[in-house]
Amino acid sequence: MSTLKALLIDVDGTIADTERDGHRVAFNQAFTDAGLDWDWDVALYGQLLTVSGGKERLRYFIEEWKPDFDEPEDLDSFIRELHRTKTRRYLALLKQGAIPLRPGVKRLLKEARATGLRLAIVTTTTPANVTALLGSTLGVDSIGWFELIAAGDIVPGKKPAPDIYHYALEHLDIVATECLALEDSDNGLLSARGAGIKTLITVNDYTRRQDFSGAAVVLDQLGEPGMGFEVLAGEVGGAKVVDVAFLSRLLHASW
Ligand code: XBP
Ligand code: MG
Repeated sequence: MSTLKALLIDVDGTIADTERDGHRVAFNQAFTDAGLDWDWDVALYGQLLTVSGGKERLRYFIEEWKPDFDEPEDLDSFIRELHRTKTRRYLALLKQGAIPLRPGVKRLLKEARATGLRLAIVTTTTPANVTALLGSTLGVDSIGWFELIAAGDIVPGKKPAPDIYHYALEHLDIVATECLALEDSDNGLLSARGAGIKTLITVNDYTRRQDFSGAAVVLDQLGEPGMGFEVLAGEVGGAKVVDVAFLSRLLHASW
């Protein structure tokens, strides 16, 4: 039986609720900067989140929601430029300290480090967004806590494609049965499961009603002492918070 060697952790929605008050706001600011009258409200953004990746989401919006938009000749560069502005805006929001970590994240990361569990980030977002979020919430040294930051365009297919998880397994030189994935969304779950990795889900307001069939367990949060998680699906064997002991049991659990 393999022991738990590594935790592969998603960023957006999992370690922090970045989508509604971070990425969405930054997209809208980029639209204003570009003189566009587009406005992604909270509900619309929930629908657009079916597509992972900011540039891919912009393209989907233009193609599916703006049939009358007078497309520039070079749509690829238009999207790239708009997305560059969006990233600048997002980084500025993080600098203001706008987005805190979700409950239990700091506790679990610290315990993982103390117990020698290897850590990797596995996300579709732009690499600079990850380092800025880690820096603004846990301090710049925390970037070094992660052996690998697998992010953005380093693989051809974004989640739900398994590419980014395959990439992480390869670069960590481990097999799927030696690690767990922490995710918040159906796309993240499909991606991790596609690479054969057992996955723990903590939902958020955008993902609560998604289909999490195939997840090891679905929780509302990682939990803190005195504020245990709520179990939405699966078995937890009496645990109240997600800690390293719980994750080690989850890797082999049949409950
Ligand atoms: C995150 C995403 C990203 C962010 C925006 O998905 O889909 O696109 O919304 O980031 P996941 P960028 O949590 O499944 O990795 O604009 O930098 O792409
Ligand atoms: Mg996510």
